[in-house]
Amino acid sequence: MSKFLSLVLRHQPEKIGITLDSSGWVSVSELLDACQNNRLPITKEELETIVSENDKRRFSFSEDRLLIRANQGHSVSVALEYQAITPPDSLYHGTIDRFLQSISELGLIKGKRHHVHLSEDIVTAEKVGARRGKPIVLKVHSGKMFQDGYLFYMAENGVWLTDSVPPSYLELLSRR
Ligand code: HQG
Repeated sequence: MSKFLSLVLRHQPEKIGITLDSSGWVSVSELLDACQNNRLPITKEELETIVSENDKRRFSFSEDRLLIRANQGHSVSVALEYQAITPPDSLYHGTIDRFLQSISELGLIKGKRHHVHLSEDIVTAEKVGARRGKPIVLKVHSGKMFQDGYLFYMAENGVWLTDSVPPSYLELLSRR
């Protein structure tokens, strides 16, 4: 269900006929009705459980709990109004061997997402990489990037975001 909500709240709201506002929000009742009408009934209580217990904290309710949105990871156009903040000296990016040649030439690029996603620790980056195969972890010299004028943001779930990471700020950690 969390995967399905990711699909409609980040990528294809039209699949169940909902519309996200410019900040990615949709009314909870509209979402529940749309799920019902698309033969994926979900109760308000189930939705609340997904929002509070999802291990990656993918979704948030608005303060009045009338709206819901994905915290990050969109491919549809939304403005999440992230505040730029100072990153730690190092962040990490999990990927796989097959992408390394291209990454060494182009750096990390955001592709379809709005940002490059970075993790605060190596274990998390390994998990991100392992979604695709044997994980490879790259260290990102984020403190240096910040000094050089690159902006960093943190999504509500602790994922670090930036626009791109040029190859000169990347270091391949020894394969584990
Ligand atoms: C790779 C999950 C070739 C990059 C996770 C990655 C994360 C390049 C893939 C979140 C490249 C993009 C994001 C280049 C980057 N050449 N490949 N120049 N630059 N890549 O899924 O970081 O389940 O868009 O290494 O936990 O893997 O969605 O990004 O392999 O937090 O909540 O291109 O997604 O969370 O893949 O994952 P993605 P990601 P959720």
